[in-house]
Amino acid sequence: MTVEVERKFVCDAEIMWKLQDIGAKCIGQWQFRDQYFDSPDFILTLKDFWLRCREGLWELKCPAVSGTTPDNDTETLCTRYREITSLPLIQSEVSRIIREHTAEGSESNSSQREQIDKVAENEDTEICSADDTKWLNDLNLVCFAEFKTERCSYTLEREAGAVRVDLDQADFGYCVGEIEVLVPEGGLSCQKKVKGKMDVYLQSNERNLLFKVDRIQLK
Ligand code: V4E
Repeated sequence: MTVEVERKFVCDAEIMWKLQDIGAKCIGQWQFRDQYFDSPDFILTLKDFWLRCREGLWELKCPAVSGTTPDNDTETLCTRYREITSLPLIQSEVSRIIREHTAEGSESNSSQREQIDKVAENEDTEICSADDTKWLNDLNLVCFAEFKTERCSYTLEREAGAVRVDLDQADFGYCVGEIEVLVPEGGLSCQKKVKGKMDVYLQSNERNLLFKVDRIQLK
């Protein structure tokens, strides 16, 4: 049985030549700006949910298996997230997470709860626009990370199917590669885990938040 996995790797200066040498074809090069949003007390991030707007397109990455400890190297080194790209679904999911958090704790007041309920109620009836920022205000979501990335994408034809490789250079000086492959279950060997762009961004800009995220992901 095979599974689709994404794995990050460190890029060196030779990587483009190495890819060409093994027959990879460049399928595009582009630049995009990412903005990550959360409540001021990082309700989403601390539950491993990542709300992003990339050039007007919204995406919510949700932990595929939440609250479990990785039990092998593949689990530890490769990331698997459920990705939601429909704005109404994102709004509904985010308001649910915040509502649940609010119900668990006592950090919100009744007017905040009313606002959240309003967003949840409207999700089926309102046509949502990507430019509309009212829902962000209603849910008290603010941008906490913003950076640009230059991406080169490659494909590599292999007997088992196409492999996609993305080489990313972020504007804060970090380069990282990502490979998406189909592998036999448990078929990756253990090597060093490579940091994502957000890990490195948070390291410089939100050290306390990164510390809390790491603690949660180790649980
Ligand atoms: C899941 C996640 C984040 C969202 C961004 O994920 P990432 O794959 O790093 O970014 P990118 O630009 O390659 O997204 P794509 O273009 O594939 O949609 S930010 C942090 N996480 C959690 C996380 C983590 N803490 N560490 C690693 C190695 N991966 C993911």
